Amino acid sequence: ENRGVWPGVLGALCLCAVFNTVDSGMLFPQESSSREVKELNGLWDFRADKSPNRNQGFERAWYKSRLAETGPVIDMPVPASYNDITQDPSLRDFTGWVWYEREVVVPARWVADEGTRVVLRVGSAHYYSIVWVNGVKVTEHEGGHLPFEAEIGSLIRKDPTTPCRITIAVNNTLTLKTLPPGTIQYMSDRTKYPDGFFVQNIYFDFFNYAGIHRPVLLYTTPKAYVDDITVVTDFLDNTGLVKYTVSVQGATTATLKVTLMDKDRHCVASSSDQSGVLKVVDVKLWWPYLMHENPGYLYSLEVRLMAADERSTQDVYTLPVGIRTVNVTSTQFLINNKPFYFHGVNKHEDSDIRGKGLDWPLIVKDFNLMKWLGANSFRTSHYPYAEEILQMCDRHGIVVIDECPGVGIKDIRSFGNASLTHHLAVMDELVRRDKNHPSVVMWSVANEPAAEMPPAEYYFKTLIKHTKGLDPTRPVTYITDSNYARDKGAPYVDVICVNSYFSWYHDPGHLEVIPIQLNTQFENWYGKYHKPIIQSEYGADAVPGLHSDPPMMFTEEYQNVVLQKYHDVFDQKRKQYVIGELIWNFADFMTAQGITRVVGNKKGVFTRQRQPKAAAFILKERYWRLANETGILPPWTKYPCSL
Ligand code: GCB
Repeated sequence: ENRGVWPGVLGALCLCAVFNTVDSGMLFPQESSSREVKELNGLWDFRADKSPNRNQGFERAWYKSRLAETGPVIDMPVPASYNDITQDPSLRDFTGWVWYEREVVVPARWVADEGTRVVLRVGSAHYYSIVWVNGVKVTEHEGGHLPFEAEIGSLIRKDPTTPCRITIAVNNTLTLKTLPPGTIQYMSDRTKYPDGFFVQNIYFDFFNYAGIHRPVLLYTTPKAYVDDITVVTDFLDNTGLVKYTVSVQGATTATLKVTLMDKDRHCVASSSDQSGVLKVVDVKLWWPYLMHENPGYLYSLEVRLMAADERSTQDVYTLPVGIRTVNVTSTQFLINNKPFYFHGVNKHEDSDIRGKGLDWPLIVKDFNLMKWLGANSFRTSHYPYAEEILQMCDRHGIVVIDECPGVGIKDIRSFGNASLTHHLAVMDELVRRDKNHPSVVMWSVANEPAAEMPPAEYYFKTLIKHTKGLDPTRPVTYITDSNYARDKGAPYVDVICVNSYFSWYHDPGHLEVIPIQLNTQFENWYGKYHKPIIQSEYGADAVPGLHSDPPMMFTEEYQNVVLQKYHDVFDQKRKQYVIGELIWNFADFMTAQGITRVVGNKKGVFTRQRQPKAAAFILKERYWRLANETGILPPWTKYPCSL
């Protein structure tokens, strides 16, 4: 049975829609002398379509009039997940279409000036979105963690006297072909379930938060504009090399001025070519946090476009540029030709009330906690994080493994052509968005897929090859939990990333198995593939405040011992081929309800409210010790005084 939730109208829309095509750039919107930004964050009108087939909004064309005229609406903050905002369990656990609407006052100047492009941008909305302006559809987008936009200038100029009404319908339904995949299961036994009862099954361990998760905004550019910039950096002795390409839209002939400036805004190199190599003498390289006394050094690449045919208007866009290289050998991960050891965390975009909504206080707090911990890196488990977070990483020198939403690919039907095509398109979008961040040093194309299944080999070979084609400068991995002997995709990755939970999911309560099992794990993977290995997840749940000695599962003491036993083995293997350790998890996070989860996953070393458990102090001591051994501590923190 397959009715509702993905209503017929969406099927029809999908047929004619061309989504996820990467034919233009996706530069982060920024203000400049030629560009204005208007944020549309705040309260929007909101209505969940609770009709049995979730299709009433389309049948009655809710986008055609004000949402409040179609029925009752409530206040909904943007950005935020809608799930935890009200007291209504049916909204927390809702599956299907929800509708957002907001009226915007567009500056008269934007409307009057035909030479201004007005672009509506959504940072991300989970999972499938359709956008209308004044009742006219302007775009749709599949995928919950990447931005999309539409040029709406001509629409708002149609009738300058009416306010600009933006309607966004968002559907969080996951199917076998979405990323992440899921299934909708109807329960038809009327002796057990009410009429129309269905569940959304998922194969991943975090709450399927939904809604408009990142900022919505309007921004302008001149008609002739800088559409995209790509930089690739290198260096030779003291000379930095910035290879760049600028793509221009809206002008047939254009003059460019490209200027690279240092932190003090002094010009260090310039050019008037659309692509080329800028040479930087006495280069200041971009270094990770705790690897150099001046980490995260950024130059600015100012691109100035003068279109000959456009009343001499200019467009100006400035891209932060970190000059660094990344290389992988059979035993090392090299940043600027120096061995880099990942001592970091896995995170989630997750917090009380806002769910996965972008929240500045939380972002800054998390960076302060990571630095306190002595973490030099994190992995964006299990989806791309907000660009605002990556920009922080660039500035602070926090190294990122950038993961796409390929989590929970467990069903053989999710290895089919439609799934693969979509997965490739998501990688296109991810690389397009994140290619210029110096902090991003590796792409992760999936987490714990069923890599032993026969179709996995073709799937991952294609996916990894495609990703390397998009970006030949960064290594590619996927995160494995399967048996080294049966893993079909491992031959194609550059770095082996392994998750394991010895004495937790296997041999629960038996801490004494960790040394032998972890040693075997490493020897097997390295013995077979001769590639460097990252322990990409390990950990144990601890309910904060729960204690026992001798340690028992779910206590803070047990979590401590799991960490220490893993660390002992890491200390042997990091002298050989283990190049990193990422704790699962930075903080506790919400999951679906189930018998193994006590109001969410409790493997955080911080609580969901970002207070330390005992394990945070173990990790802190270790990470600062590692930093002291392998890197250069910033002058303001002299080990071990910071402990
Ligand atoms: C894993 C998954 C992660 C889970 C974690 C756990 O292997 O990658 O999403 O949350 O284990 O705690 O079970």
